[in-house]
Amino acid sequence: MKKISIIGVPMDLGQNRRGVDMGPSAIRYAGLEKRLKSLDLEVIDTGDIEISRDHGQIKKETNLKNLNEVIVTNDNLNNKVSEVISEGSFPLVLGGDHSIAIGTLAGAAKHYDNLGVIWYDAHGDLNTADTSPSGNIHGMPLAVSLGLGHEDLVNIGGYAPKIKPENIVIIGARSLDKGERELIKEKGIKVYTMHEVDKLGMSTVIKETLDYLSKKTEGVHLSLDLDGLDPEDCPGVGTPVMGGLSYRESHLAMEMLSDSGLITSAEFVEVNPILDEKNKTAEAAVGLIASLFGEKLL
Ligand code: B3U
Ligand code: MN
Ligand code: MN
Repeated sequence: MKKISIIGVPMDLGQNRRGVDMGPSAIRYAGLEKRLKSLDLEVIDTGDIEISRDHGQIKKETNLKNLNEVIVTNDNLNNKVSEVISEGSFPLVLGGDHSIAIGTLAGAAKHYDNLGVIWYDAHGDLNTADTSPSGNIHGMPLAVSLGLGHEDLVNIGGYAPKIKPENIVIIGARSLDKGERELIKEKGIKVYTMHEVDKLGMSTVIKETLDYLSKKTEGVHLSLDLDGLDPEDCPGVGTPVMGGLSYRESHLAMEMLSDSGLITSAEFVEVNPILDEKNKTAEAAVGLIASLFGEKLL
């Protein structure tokens, strides 16, 4: 029986709007464990990892906000994710802001020769301290995992880089900063912006994504930022961007990923219950997670 380990990361320090630290609670409250258990899976909720509140040695040479806390928290997460994979379980990480992908990928990537990554997001999260308009680390985790950015972030887990540019697919992008666009071109990263999703349809996008990744990767991590979805469906996120992916097409994406059997770890991030409407975004997350693990309509 497939074993899943839920790991909560109640951290909101990678961005400005408080409340996303309550994301794991909101997703649990929306019935995650019960829904997964009904799918004949062995589900263990490992609880929450420890979040650093250590403002002690602020690194003054940088504009990165809460850098120490983000480093320590991601280091804890790296250890937990790696431990779960070593035990033969599937790590399902609940955020928290998207800076936690640094720790998830650090913990996962060392278990594979080539880890693929599907980055489902309105944003590229490819900024570095030099290109970031905000200093928010949640806009940087994909760059960090490529080995670009502050060295203490890049070296979390004791190795770098975690992933290769040719093993990444970004889906749903519609808000990319200038430096991110340049990096995408320079590294040849595959991106399905909303333009391509509209033109091709989600079914083709996922089919092409799986073709592209399956040939050259051993495992695939899904990093799903709920702001990839349209704010109509998922209002409870810190940086909503109009014109996003619908709940329906996201569902289709999760079902196709489930059928592929290629996904080896996943995280669902940026649920902010303070900004949500009656836990709608957390419920959407639970629906998507259930589909990712094989829930069928009929
Ligand atoms: N690209 C901008 C905005 C942003 C990134 N990720 C989110 N927002 N959620 C930045 O601050 O790096
Ligand atoms: Mn993101
Ligand atoms: Mn985003």
